Amino acid sequence: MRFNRIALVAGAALLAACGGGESAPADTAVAPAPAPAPAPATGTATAAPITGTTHTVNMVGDEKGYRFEPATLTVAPGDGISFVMVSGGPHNVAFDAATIPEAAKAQLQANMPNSADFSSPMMMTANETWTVSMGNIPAGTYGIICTPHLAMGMKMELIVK
Ligand SMILES: [Cu+2]
Repeated sequence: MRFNRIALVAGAALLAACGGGESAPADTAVAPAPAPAPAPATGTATAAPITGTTHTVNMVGDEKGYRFEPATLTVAPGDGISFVMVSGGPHNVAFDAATIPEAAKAQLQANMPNSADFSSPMMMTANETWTVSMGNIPAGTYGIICTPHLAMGMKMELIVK
């Protein structure tokens, strides 16, 4: 009897899944609870200001290759990072989404001016600067790449701690 009931419920769930409509069967009390609501979507946070030190990262392309200088940077939450276009552009600052904790995504995107999909605008001109705040950003190791020069190894590690 119990087996039959489980089979029935599973069948009903299948029907509901295939139907695509809202016509759930009346006997839904034993159906699995819906998954918890996902974290707030990207873009719901408000930009958090820089409250600490602002660090400089140079973006360089020359006869030695394409690179962020320094390639590893450790900052505190609330610090800022100014990326400066030095040579060999266009460069950008693209956070590797796979390295961003789910809970940090909305805040990081909000802290990135003129940006979408965790990527800064392209910087073409020498001394052009783009600054991001690590305000309200949780500790972690964040991967950053330059989209045009990733194939040439232009990437860095940003450690927030
Ligand atoms: Cu680049």
